[in-house]
Amino acid sequence: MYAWPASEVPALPGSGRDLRIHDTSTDGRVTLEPGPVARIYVCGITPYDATHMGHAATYNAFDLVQRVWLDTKRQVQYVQNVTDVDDPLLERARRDGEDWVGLAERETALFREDMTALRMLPPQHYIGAVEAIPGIVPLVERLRDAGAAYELEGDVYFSVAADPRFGEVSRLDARAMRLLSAERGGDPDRPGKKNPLDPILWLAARPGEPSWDGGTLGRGRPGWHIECVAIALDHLGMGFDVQGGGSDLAFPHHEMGASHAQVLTGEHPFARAYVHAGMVGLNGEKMSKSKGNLVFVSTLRHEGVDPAAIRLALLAHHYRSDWEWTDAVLQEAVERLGRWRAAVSRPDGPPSDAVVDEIREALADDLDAPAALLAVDRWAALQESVGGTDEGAPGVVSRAVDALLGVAL
Ligand code: 5CA
Ligand code: ZN
Repeated sequence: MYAWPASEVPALPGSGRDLRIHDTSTDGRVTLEPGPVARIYVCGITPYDATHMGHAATYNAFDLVQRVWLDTKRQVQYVQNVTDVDDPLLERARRDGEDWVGLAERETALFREDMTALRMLPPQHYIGAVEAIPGIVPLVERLRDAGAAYELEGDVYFSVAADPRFGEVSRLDARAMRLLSAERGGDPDRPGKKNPLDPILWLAARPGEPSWDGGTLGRGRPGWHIECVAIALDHLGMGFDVQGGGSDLAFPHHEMGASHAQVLTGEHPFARAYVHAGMVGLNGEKMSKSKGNLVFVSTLRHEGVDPAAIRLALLAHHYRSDWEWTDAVLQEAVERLGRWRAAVSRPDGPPSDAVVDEIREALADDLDAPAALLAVDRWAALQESVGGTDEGAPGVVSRAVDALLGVAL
């Protein structure tokens, strides 16, 4: 699949710091020291509805990771998937009497537009589940041949018992795992499974559902976790720097993915850090396509809201916290954007060195975007109250806000 156009990332004087980021698997901070090419996999959308603020907030977090790396003069190899065949997508298409392919294409196109408008850097590899199937089938066959997978009425399941490290990503107890498995696409109550948590690798063809040639597996379609593993191993390999997604992906998705990959390769880790963004809610509940309590990026754009203000609204919240989208959040962002634009619209101003340094320091400190915004607020307030004589300082601040925060002033 093609991704979306890249916005330019202005070069800044000096260099940024290495990122210290919270890793779910150790429940602590790790300092990431990637090689010259930093590698990141971010789980993409299941395209059955438009991009909501929760999605946007999660992709914003991982966009910041890349901006910090670019500022340390590294290159970034970024891979993202699109789950363009899965139960929720097929269910929505059936409900609406729509062709599932058309639905997926339309929502993916809208996602690309939203990402472009929000200045999110595009992945180098943007891969759909459907196009990944030829790479997924041999992995499932290998797991089966190694005794790490078993058949149940034509479906193929991964055996979590095959991975001695199973549980190390989310570090949840068996009870919590079972509850989350039922909530998030698993089928712990299906009779005949070796372990209720075992996830599906290959689903045998069902009447009225799309299916593909699965070699020795028979016709069918892939499970969700193996999709991301196949794509990540193909384009990044083991031991990549960051696996990213919202906190609802820690279990089962990232746990299972790590297990699949570790059993397949005999290597550890799948990712050096598992990074999870908090959940954005609306009216007291997690914003979700299944609940339908959504504020869409595209709706706000069509109402004329500046995408830079939407981005500032996301940045005003620490990526790890759960927070609520409200009109006031957006209003504050609109006002902040106005103040910042006024402050950078003069040829000179207060010195820019300190503010660039503060943004860098804040982001390197577990992506503390709210602290970065406060640093720019202080500079803008100084500009407004007493001004300054540093020629070109507003330009430097403007480029730093663009390069490090993805906001074009
Ligand atoms: N296709 C899979 C990942 S392989 C998937 O989870 N798709 S999704 O469309 O449901 O979600 C896309 C991303 O947005 C995931 O990282 C998910 O954790 C995140 N996300 C979903 N809802 C919210 C929310 N309310 N707040 C923050 N992030 C969210
Ligand atoms: Zn994924």
